[in-house]
Amino acid sequence: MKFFIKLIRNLLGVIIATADVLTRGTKLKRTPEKQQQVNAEAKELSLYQFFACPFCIKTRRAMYKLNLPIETRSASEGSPHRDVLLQGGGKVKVPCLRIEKEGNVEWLYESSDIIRYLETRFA
Ligand SMILES: N[C@@H](CCC(=O)N[C@@H](CS)C(=O)NCC(=O)O)C(=O)O
Repeated sequence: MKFFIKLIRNLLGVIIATADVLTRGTKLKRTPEKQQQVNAEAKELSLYQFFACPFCIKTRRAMYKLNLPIETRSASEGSPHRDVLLQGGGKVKVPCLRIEKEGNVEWLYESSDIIRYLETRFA
C-alpha cells in the first residue's frame, strides 16, 4: 500500500513537472551586466530538492521566472546530498535553499519562504 501511494505521488509529480516545463513562459530579462552579477550571486545558492515534489516544482518555477541559475541537488534516498542536507539543515525536507554568504551558511526551508527570499533579493 505504501509503495502504491509513493508510486501515485511520483507519477503525479512527473505530470506536474512536465506541465510546469510546458507552461513556464518567459524568464526575467536583465542587462548583460546585471545578469552576470546575478549569476555570480546565484553561485552561492543551491536548492536541495526532489524532482517530482510539487513544492520543489513551485520553487524551481520561481527560479526559472526570475532567471536564476541556481544549482539543484537531489536529496533522494541514496544521494550524498541527502546526508549533507540532514547534517547542515537538520532535517530531510525539501525544498531547502542553502545560502552561503561571507563564509556563513544558512538553510532555508519552506517553498513560500524560499520564493519570497528570491523575489526580494532578485526581482
Ligand atoms: N510546507 C513545505 C512542504 C514540503 C514537503 O512536504 N516536502 C516533502 C516532499 S513533497 C518532504 O520533504 N518530505 C520528506 C520526505 O519525503 O522525506 C513547503 O512548502 O516547502
